[in-house]
Amino acid sequence: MELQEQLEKYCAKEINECTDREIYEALLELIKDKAKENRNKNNKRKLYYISAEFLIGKLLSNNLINLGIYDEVEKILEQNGKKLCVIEEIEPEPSLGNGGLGRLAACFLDSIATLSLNGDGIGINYHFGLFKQVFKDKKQFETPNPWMEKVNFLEETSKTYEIHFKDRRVLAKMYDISVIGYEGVTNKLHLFDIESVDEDIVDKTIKFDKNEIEKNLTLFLYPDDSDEAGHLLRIYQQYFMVSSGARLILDECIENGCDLRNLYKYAVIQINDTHPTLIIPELIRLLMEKGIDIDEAIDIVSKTCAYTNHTILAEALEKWPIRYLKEVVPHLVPIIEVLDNRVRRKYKDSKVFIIDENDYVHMAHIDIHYSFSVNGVASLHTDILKENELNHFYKIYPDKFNNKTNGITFRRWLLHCNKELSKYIVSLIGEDFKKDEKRLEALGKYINDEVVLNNILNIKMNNKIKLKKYLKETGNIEIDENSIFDIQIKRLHEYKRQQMNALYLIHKYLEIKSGKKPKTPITAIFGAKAAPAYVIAKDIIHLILCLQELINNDKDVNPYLKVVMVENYNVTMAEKLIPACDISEQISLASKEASGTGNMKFMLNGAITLGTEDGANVEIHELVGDDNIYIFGESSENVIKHYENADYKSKEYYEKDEDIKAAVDFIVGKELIQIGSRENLTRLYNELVNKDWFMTLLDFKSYVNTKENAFDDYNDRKTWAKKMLVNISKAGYFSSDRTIEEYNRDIWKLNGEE
Ligand code: 26V
Repeated sequence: MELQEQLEKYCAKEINECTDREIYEALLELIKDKAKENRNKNNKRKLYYISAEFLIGKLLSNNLINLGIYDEVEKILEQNGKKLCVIEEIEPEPSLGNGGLGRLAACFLDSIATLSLNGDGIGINYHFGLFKQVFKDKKQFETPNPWMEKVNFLEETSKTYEIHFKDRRVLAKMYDISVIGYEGVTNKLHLFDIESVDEDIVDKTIKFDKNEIEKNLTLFLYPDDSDEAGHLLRIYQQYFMVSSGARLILDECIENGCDLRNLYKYAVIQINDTHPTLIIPELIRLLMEKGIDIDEAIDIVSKTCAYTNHTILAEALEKWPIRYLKEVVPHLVPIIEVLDNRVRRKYKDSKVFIIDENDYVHMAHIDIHYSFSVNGVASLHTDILKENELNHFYKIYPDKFNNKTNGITFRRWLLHCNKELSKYIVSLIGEDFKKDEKRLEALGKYINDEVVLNNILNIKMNNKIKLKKYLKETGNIEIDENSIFDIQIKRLHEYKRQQMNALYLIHKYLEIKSGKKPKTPITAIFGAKAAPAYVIAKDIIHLILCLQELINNDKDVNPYLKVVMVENYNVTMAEKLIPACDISEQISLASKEASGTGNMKFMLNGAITLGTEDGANVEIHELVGDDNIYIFGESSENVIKHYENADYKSKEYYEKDEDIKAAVDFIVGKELIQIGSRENLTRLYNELVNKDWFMTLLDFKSYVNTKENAFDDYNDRKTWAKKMLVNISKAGYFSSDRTIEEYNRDIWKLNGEE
């Protein structure tokens, strides 16, 4: 049947008589049916990617692209007076993740299916994704973010498991979302849920009674865990996910005729950070229930599981008081104790114990001892794990450690979000790069081709105009497409140093006020959510929103400088901002950003990185060379030394440099205090002067100088276009297809070999 007829069948009337929503729902059903045609059964071994987060973003247009019918659908709709890009807006975004870690999981699923590998995701069907961010009085407030409309991408299955906690049982039910590969196969994202969830217990903010587990177990992504009830709920969620997942894996193993003693020949489980770590003791427990003794069970599970570390930040490494585990999952505690005892018998160094002297269970330690692979997410990150953070473990297990530099799916982050650029690339070098991204390097031959360089600049300009229109229509925000779009979008965290960018804006404001005007106007764009209980992060948002008001309303300054902080930054917003960006801010304190993946998305879309030698920036730098990136700041080695010696004193930097002092003082100066909150601004000022744990003032001067160089260079449009082209042509390395091929080659071995 022709596509038009198929679509009409789902519409049940003429397309031109349908509302946009009816078409949206028809397309959704059409996609779901088409996805059924290509279920994967390849490969000897199967991968289970288990993760508490899958930040999948909207699915409609990506699925149409991956099914190869986007253009045709767009044409059919156009012939009927409808616009696909308008219909795309109807879909609510499933924000089932916090940031990089969850988005990475989503990119990986896309690549696994595209490469026709047999691999499903396992996670939780949160009813409310990451909170919706609302600005009021220049402050962040959180409201619930529902995404499951009546018609959605979830498919109900008949799989259910009874999950036992200490004092209650719940029935886990499996829902699936099809993961459609680009010219590949269809895999599944299995999301577990319970029927008794009660969305009505949430008030207008995101508060709810955390003790009513039957009503709230899958209600929220990472509930605010600043109190004990929050921590317990998190353990309930984690165990719910891993117990359901473990039983699914064992069921599928048995269905495929495999003896559970050979589990590792049939399955490999990639543990995405420590949130799913309890799957290790849970699988051991389930195997023991089947009559396998504990030694053998531990051996089998250790050969099946592999662990990915995504951060070295101490506060982000999970450890639970053992009494919490006793309260929620007492049946796992004896197993965890056995795991700990085995470690203690073998090793004397208490740093590698699982249960510490304060009776905290270190989740990452379970993973490292009882998995066969431990990987970091960028070359520098893995080196730091080996040499510093996890050095005690590296000495014991040198062969387990390996690096897998992150990647992004080019289907979403180029073909979908930047159609004009991707079509232009096709016209230059053909279609091959879509499945073999290394081929982007072929663009290098156009480096002296003026027509190509001009076209690349024109495409960037068109994307900037598109963004300008979008911001005007949706937020009544005015920006000038002829200004430099300088963008920092990521979670708000002190280590990512949005506060350094804010200090730069103050510095620039003061310069302009004193008569020193930039040659080309600058538009500084931010997007960031702060964790609801993260006080200083919220103060930084407040500062940026105050600067936005001050600067944008100052007639002396606003022709040269504008500040925009978009509300509720999410995947959908990223897709609009990234193609329009000139300068990509990747300014974390060296050694703190494990990889970053936004940096890769910007590069692919022709933005130039302004960044520190941190995470994957290091690899971007190596690929594009000194001339095509702006690097500044202290090296990770020196930063690590500062921490070891405890010799960084922000006050010294504040006192000895006039520019730094002026910028920092401005935070509590009369201009800002007049429009902002004295309490918030003073707290932030004190933090910077007296603590500054992430060394903002240390790098401030080199940041300012390097940023000025970048802004100067921007004016030489031809040279700038060359930098853009080099960045695009070298971005192939950061395709998640490459990352997944490496995971498969070194860890998963889905085509056999033990
Ligand atoms: C979590 C938390 C939670 C408690 C408060 C402080 C804090 C700080 C950081 C985190 C990060 C958790 C793990 C994570 O999302 N890591 C990110 O993983 C990305 C994918 O590998 C990587 O690109 C980012 O650099 C890394 O931060």
